[in-house]
Amino acid sequence: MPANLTPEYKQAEQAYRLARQPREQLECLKEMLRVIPKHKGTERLQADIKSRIRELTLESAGHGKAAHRGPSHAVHPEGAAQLCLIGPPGAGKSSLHAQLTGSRSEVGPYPHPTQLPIPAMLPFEDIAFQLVDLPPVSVEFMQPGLTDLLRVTDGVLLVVDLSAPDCTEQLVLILQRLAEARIILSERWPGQASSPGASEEPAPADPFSVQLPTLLLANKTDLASPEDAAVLEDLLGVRFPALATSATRGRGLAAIGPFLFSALGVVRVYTKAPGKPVDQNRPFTMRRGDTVLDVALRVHPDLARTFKFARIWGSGKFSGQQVGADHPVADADVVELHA
Ligand SMILES: Nc1nc2c(ncn2[C@@H]2O[C@H](COP(=O)(O)OP(=O)(O)OP(=O)(O)O)[C@@H](O)[C@H]2O)c(=O)[nH]1
Ligand SMILES: [Mg+2]
Repeated sequence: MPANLTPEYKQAEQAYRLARQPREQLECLKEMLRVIPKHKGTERLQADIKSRIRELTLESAGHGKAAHRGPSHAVHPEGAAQLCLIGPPGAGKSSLHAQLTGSRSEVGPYPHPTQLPIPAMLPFEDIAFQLVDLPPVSVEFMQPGLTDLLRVTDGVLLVVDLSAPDCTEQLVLILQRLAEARIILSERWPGQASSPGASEEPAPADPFSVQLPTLLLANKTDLASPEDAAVLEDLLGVRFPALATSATRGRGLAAIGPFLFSALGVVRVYTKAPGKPVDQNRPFTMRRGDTVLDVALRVHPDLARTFKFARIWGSGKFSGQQVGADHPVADADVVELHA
């Protein structure tokens, strides 16, 4: 039976998708429940909303899932974006993490799997991405706390061992496992134009599922034989953008930072106070499509409230051009905010 959701409901659902804090999410869920059309076609969705409300209420009261999950999996995001390394046991996640970030993430011959998320920074030019090394995901087991972390992350580096004969099957099983937890790994990255002829992305029907942009890392290419090249082709056909890597030889690693920068649509904005020199050291990392007002909001909420105009060097028509709140920023712009 069709759900026939009303614009009012869709608006409430959109607010929920944007909410990041549990309290805010809870308010949004209650609103969704209040306005959802009550008929047979929405019964499943009503039940989902109620159970999410129950979960959040229990969690905010200090018990619920989080309490019997042992150590928290929450990782405070830092840098231009947070990316999680996901893959089967022994694929080389920790080795790649150590090579890319200089972390001492425990690398061990199987069976010494990573136990807890380990964040560290991957530098790229004058910014950095946060890479989170994670425990493995396998057919037998995925730590339940992982899904909470994945729900709020910006993207995934999906690592597979190209030399493993069953690497394609492993990949399929991991995707299934995550989909059961309503985490959908997607080939779409926010900064990339969709391929020509591709239809507009339909809004996911399930408000409790998340879509994470995913880069496939086909690792251990140093062990792979020529026949494995065919497997790589196969993997590439899995639809994700992909890079061939070797953590031990360092192969393919230099391409990861540039890929993330471009695929996430990162835009660096350098701010200056009126009459002062530009702060060249610490760009604000925005996203393509963000405006001067978004920059003001990032610098300080008060500045966004009292914002009058900005001067901009870079994407403006001429240097120091005066622009309004909705002027979109471009990479390497210098922005002087006036309030
Ligand atoms: N030859 C080769 N060996 C690699 C490569 N990457 C990782 N390894 C080896 O594979 C084994 C497992 O590597 P880890 O980095 O611990 O793998 P992991 O994905 O973090 O493993 P879990 O934490 O158990 O999921 C180690 O012996 C690594 O030295 C690679 O590119 N080439
Ligand atoms: Mg590991």
